Amino acid sequence: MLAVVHYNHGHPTLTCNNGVLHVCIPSTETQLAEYWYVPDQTLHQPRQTECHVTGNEGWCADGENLFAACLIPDGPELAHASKQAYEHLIQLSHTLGYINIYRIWNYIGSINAPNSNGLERYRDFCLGRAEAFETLNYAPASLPAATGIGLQEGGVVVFLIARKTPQATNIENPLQVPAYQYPQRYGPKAPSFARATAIETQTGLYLYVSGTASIRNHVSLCQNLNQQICITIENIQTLLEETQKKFLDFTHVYCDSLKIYVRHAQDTEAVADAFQNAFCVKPEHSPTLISDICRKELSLEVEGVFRFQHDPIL
Ligand code: 3EB
Repeated sequence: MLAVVHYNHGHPTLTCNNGVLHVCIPSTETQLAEYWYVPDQTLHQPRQTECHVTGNEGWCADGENLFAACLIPDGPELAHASKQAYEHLIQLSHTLGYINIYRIWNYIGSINAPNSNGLERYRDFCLGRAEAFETLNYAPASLPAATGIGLQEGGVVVFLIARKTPQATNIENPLQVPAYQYPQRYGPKAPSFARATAIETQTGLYLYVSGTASIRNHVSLCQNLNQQICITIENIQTLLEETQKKFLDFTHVYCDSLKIYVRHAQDTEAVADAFQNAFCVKPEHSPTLISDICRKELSLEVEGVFRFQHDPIL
């Protein structure tokens, strides 16, 4: 195990404990802990880990897999601090040799509120993130999968997972414009992420699905909750189909976990039931967080990890 992410009361923190990185993310609604095992973990070969925290940055690695995190303090504007933190975290991953960053999470305080210039804080964050990836010469088609979601208060908490090998395969959704090509009306710089990334390890092909919402082309569809649920499920199913087209010999797909974000607490049960049924995943592997979503009109977003196998699991 590389890391535990705790969602609970208090300020964001990073600590090392017995070779494991602990990330605390403030949340008022739940007491949730996520255990970050590596995707090629086998019961018989637990690997030795190395863990370090320096200031607002921390990481834990096992020689093949890296989990790295940083805390970006709050301020009147987010772009500059986000750009610097992103550049630093990505440089760190590269320096340590974990050059294939395949999944990033971004938890942004007061995501829909304006910054000191009137720009929405999500768009402000996107600006800094995009500039960091540009500075580091990332091709848009090679960006990692991501989540960008709200926190009640504070700055930004970022964490990522990376590997030495192999390079991830990016999967886009033909029903949606790639996020990095969204038109300018959604902000000065488009969001820097892939719809999903796939990595093949000894234990299967893992698909990391980005935060997915009720968006077609680049337009939000938000007539009612049920429409948002249906469109979001279709978007995720389309990503699973696209993956199977690229990896024809992986015929069986299982949902390892989902993470469900709902804006309004009263929608939790309906949304959780729909996604748990659609993807055959147990409630203990599909927690719900009450969070603001990066578009004001959307009330839910869902991310997940899917495993593709050659043979059915009995
Ligand atoms: C969307 O599709 C919904 O900015 O990192 C989903 C996943 C969304 C990641 C991000 C934003 C992000 O545009 C929002």
